[in-house]
Amino acid sequence: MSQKDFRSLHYLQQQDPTVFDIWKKEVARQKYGIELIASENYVSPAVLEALGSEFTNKYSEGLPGRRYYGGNEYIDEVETLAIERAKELFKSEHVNVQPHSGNPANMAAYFALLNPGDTILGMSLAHGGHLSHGMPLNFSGKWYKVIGYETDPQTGLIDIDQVRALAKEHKPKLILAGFSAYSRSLNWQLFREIADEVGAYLMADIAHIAGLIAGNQLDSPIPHCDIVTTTTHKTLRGPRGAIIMSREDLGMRIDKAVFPGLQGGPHEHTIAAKAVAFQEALQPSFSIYAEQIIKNAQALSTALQYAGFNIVSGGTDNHLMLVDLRPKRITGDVAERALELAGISANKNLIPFDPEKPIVTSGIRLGTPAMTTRGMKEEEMKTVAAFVTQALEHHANEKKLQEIKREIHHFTAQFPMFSE
Ligand code: DSN
Repeated sequence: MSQKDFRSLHYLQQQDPTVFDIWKKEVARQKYGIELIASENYVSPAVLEALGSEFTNKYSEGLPGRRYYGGNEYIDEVETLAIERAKELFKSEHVNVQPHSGNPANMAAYFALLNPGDTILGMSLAHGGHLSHGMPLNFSGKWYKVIGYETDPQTGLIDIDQVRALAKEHKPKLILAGFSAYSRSLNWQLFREIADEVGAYLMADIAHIAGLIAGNQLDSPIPHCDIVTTTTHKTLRGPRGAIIMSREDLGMRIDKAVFPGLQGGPHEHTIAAKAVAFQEALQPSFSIYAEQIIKNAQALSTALQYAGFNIVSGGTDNHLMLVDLRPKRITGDVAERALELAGISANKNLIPFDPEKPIVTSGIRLGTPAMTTRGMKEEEMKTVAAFVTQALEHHANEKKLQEIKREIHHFTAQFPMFSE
């Protein structure tokens, strides 16, 4: 690694070489590895600079124009800018840009609409849902009665008839559409119809696909939903954080749920970085990026199928795929470790009806947002699939995995990180 591999963090290097050296190792890991974690990405230099700015010094409980501390003139300006840009990007009537991350965003949405003990109908975690959609150990599973809908064992697609039947049986106050490990498009209109049939609120969690919606590649749930939450750091390629979008008439309830409901001072450096990322996503080039993410995911999925892997539901409409490893007689935990040793980041993941425990799993989840940011296209996805295949074939051979890692180092060196 040479000096040109790193941004200048002059003061950090001088004052705290220990942290600086750890940072260098992490940058090298990101630069010379293949990043296939579906929820990760590389932010732009402008987003990084906003994150590292003096906005972090300020307390600003409240909302623009209504704060509990003085000195918020410019904080108000930057937060209002983030709100206006998010509204324009997603065509939402109301946006709160303060949630620190996805879990708190969903918690605030539930606080705004539900009482403890109310019923939520959401996608089962074991079928691709999310912790905050009702996992028993998460606040959502502890405070609410959660009913999980599943995928069809034959098709791997959400069983919408089951969603309707469960909605009629349990009369949820909230129906939740959204996922963290599902590779197909959702029919928001159908979810709306079911919600209307049982008098439920409809909420979408678009954390994974927000960038694909912002880039006009997938349908937006905004016209159909009461509330839509998203993180800002996945396909949307912004800083680690979240936002909540809603109809205007629910706005005040959302705002109060975020503060004073469950958060204190907003992270205004992150909000500034969200504003920067929204502006980036409003550019025509972002649609091209979003389109390429999907093309790459489809190319990777096809190449893995040629190599004998089973992709749940047979392919992907978005940025991710779930690989069922059972035909290869390897579990998700072993696969994740082998890939890591070879310089490929991915995560083990339950597949629908998984016979293994969540700490083992029969699958891995792969996604293309990060490698697409680095400029890779369909042709490179064939190479990536070959690396994944080799690493999994040689999962017990550390020497071979080290060789693959060296090859990956040369391969990834051709694709600069966004921040260079
Ligand atoms: N941890 C995120 C993911 O990887 O999908 C969701 O919160």
